[in-house]
Amino acid sequence: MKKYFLTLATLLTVITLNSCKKSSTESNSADTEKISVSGNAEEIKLTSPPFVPAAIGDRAAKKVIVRLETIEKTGELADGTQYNFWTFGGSVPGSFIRARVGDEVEFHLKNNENSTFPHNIDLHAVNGPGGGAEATFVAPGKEAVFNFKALNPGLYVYHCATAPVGMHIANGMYGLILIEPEGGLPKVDKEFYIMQGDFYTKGKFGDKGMQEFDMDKAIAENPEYVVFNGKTGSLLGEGELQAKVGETVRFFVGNGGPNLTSSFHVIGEIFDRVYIEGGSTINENVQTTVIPPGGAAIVEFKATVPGEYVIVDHALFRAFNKGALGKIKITGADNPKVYKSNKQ
Ligand SMILES: [Cu+2]
Repeated sequence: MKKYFLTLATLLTVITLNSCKKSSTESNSADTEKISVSGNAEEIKLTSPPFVPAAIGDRAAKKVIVRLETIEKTGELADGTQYNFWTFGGSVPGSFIRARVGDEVEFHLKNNENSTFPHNIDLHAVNGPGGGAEATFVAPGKEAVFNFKALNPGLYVYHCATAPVGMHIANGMYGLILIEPEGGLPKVDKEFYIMQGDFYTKGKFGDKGMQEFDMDKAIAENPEYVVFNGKTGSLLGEGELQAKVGETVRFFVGNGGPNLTSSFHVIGEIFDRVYIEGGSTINENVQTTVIPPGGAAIVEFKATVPGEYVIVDHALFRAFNKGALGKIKITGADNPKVYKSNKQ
């Protein structure tokens, strides 16, 4: 008798859930119609780091389509050191997404057919359960679609939220989505995309060959590598960022973590403006800005004196011993009124 009631209860639950599911899908599509903005849906272009898509400017809000694919691939964590990265769009950090407040986003998450694991995406720019994670959990070879309206301007982290979440993030599954405010961000001359992440390998920093993920080091929050844009030296040599004297430079900086908080700093520069935590408050004249895992900041400075400027996590053993070091080269005429070396 008891068993009968249990079975009946289960049956009723299933029926209720199914009808809920149906009605929520219906009401979703109704909401989508209601929040639809004018014009045809346009697929927006995404970029790999250190580049960002063109500024939105003052265009009206509209319906946009984003297509992102999760790809598991072997790449270099340092010269001669390989790692099996899990990525959004084939790069670490993942493709940069740029939209504006009021945009209605039709988001397609595809999981590459060669993937070993299911993945999903939690976009911090989303108002909704799991930031889209529940709606996008997707097996290899499949695609999931969900819709959201960008309600809050700011620079937001997105990341995989599939269990074990820490491990998916530690393997490189994070990136940035910028939601520009009404009228766009102020114009600047150069924009770049930089994202910090900590990596946990069985071998020590600098060990050559294929490196396995080390769960014990990850739990202990003791990374072998702390890097910008997925690789030691990604912003050095050919990857060095470039700007000219007189230009205003904007960095969209994120921290994927999964564990370490970044003390983001450019040696020899002062940030004229920092959009604190990627939000709407602007701080001025900042030396070092704190960026937590799952957080971001927009920093801006004017290039005034030529030279090579070193980009670091100012927890400096990470910069000089674990990889969190890049450069921006400023070229142009000397500016002795601002800086002059008297060294012979
Ligand atoms: Cu994942």
